[in-house]
Amino acid sequence: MLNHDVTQLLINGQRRASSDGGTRTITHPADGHEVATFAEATAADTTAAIEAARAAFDGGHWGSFTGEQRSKILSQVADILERDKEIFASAESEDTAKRIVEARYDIDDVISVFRHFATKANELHERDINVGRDGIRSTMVTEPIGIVAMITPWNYPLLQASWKIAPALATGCTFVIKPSELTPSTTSLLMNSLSEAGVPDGVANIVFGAGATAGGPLSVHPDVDMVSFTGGLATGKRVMANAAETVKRVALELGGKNPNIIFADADLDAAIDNALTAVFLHSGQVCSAGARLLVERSVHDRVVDEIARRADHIVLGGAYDDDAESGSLISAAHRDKVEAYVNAAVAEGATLRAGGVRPSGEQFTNGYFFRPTVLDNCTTDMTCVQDESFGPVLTVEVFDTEAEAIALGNDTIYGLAGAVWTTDDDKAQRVARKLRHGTIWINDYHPYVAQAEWGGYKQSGVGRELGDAGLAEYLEHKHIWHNLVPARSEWFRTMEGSN
Ligand code: TXE
Repeated sequence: MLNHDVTQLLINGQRRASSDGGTRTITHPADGHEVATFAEATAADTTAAIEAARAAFDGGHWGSFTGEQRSKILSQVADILERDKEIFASAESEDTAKRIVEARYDIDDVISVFRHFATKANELHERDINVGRDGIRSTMVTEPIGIVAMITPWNYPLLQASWKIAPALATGCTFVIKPSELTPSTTSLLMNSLSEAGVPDGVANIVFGAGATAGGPLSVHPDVDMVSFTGGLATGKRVMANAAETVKRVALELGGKNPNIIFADADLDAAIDNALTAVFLHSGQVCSAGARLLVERSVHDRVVDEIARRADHIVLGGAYDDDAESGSLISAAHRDKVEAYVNAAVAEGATLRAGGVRPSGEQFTNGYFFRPTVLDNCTTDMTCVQDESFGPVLTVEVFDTEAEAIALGNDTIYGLAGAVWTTDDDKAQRVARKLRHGTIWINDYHPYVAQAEWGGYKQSGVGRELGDAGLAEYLEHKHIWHNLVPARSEWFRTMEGSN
């Protein structure tokens, strides 16, 4: 059970109730028990949080911290997360119904993100430029962009928050974060860790609640310099349009419809096993899920028969159920959406090879479970191939040539991630370079590191998280031209003595 203070808004270092006393109770997606009741921010609360972040940026002593000091704080946050790993993992699992083993992996990832950006805070140095003229000192200075509004989703709540918070603090920004109304616990716990590590009051602020009200001011308020959003495409477009009014910088991560391409010459045993993990990890609620299988015709039957057989054997269950291999979906609304997507796919002509139903059994009645589903005989024009289900649903298409595999893999409005399975290294590299997606795995699926940029081409988003580009999102670049020997420019004729 969370401490009461963690369920309150954090504005300028003070935990407080919502200004209208509103609350929202979070329930466990797998069994419906009450997790906690959080203060539900009004737009006025969020505006107050933005003003606190602005004041901390403009006048607070955060601006006087050196990169080395910020680096130490971020390392300290990582140490605190190591110490409190079990508290964070169990809170993450409670909110998301993620299996506890998966939640522990997530917290390990969060720790590595803070450690990575701790090193980066130390590397923000000025750069002298040789302009080729005597008496000129030319310097490029990097500065924090200012106040960052962060809006995060429910599938990897703390991880997605850390991808924004760690670089923002590394560069010296202040921020207001609004986690998903479904999964606020771990981001709120993190605020206490930041404070314990020495982040001054007002630098890190958190509000909870619905997107349109609690989140509304984040993309429109003139004091916000940048909005970093991870979530659905429709909401992302709205945030971007709102931000355009005051020309804010935007960073968007909006999901994908990611091709997983298996050539006939692949190690099929590994390819099949990883195809299951690619799509069914965390019940498919992963932006980079390999939800679109493209398989070379000659091995289609072998590959799809085995994937469907194994999908039927995946054991669903609760977070602490040792036998369970996968958990429930996040909400009733999301489960309904996934179910409707599968029904529409079958109506469109897809062949149901596995799943397509809610599991039977008393242990599932209060949760939002859905069986891992395989839809065969799909074609690129089908809605189920083009739209993101964000659930445990795999669509299967066949191809005959390398060129066709590439064309199909690129035939999507998204461009987040994809994979290629082949034992021909030259072909693997050729295909990887022609796919228009931000991450390509060859003979693997899912791994990522904080040192490498993450993000999407096309409608999967704008900008990058992680890596050097993920740090640069939070920076302004200023050129200081210093003429050490000032002189007249003499561009215009001057009439000496006249006005
Ligand atoms: O996301 P929303 P939802 C995809 C996935 C899913 C779909 C919808 O396909 O089915 O999006 O999911 C906040 N101003 N992804 O409805 O609405 C909201 O409160 C400011 C992909 O859950 O995008 C939450 O904090 N904020 C994705 C956040 O936006 C607003 C992960 C995301 O919610 C707002 C999750 C507004 N007007 C879903 N409206 C990924 N890229 O990994 C909502 N929000």
